[in-house]
This record gives sequence, C-alpha cells and structure tokens, in this order.
Amino acid sequence: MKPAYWLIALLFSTPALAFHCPVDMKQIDDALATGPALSAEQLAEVKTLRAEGETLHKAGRHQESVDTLAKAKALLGIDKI
Ligand SMILES: [Cu+2]
Repeated sequence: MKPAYWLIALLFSTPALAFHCPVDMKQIDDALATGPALSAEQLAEVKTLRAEGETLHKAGRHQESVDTLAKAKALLGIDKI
C-alpha cells in the first residue's frame, strides 16, 4: 500500500478545480469584451451565469461553479478546456 498516490491525487485534484473557475471567468470576460454576437437575452443570461459562477467559486463550490460557467461558455461558443 503506497499512500503517496492518493495523497498526490488529493493535493492536485481540488486546487486544479479551484483554479479552473478563474480561468473560465477570464475567458467569459474576454469574450464579453470583444462584443459577442448574442441577443440581449443571451448576453443577460451569460452575465447572470458568470456572476453565479463567481459566487459559487467564492463559496468553495468549485464543481458547481465550473458547471455554471460552462453554460455561459457554451452560450458564448467557447470550447471547453
Ligand atoms: Cu472555484
């Protein structure tokens, strides 16, 4: 039994997800800054999802944040990374 493996997995899994949200938020902000070809309703939805994602991220709910931000990215046509 080598406990090092799960320890490494534990150390890297959560921070990776925690860092994912700001990357997603930046991609959304960058896309919004370029003036995407979306309707006013879609833009409002993207901004709502973006704000929701940030709130979830700050609450430590990174998976939910990533999922929420993914919806905003899908609306903007940004490919998932
Ligand atoms: Cu996060």
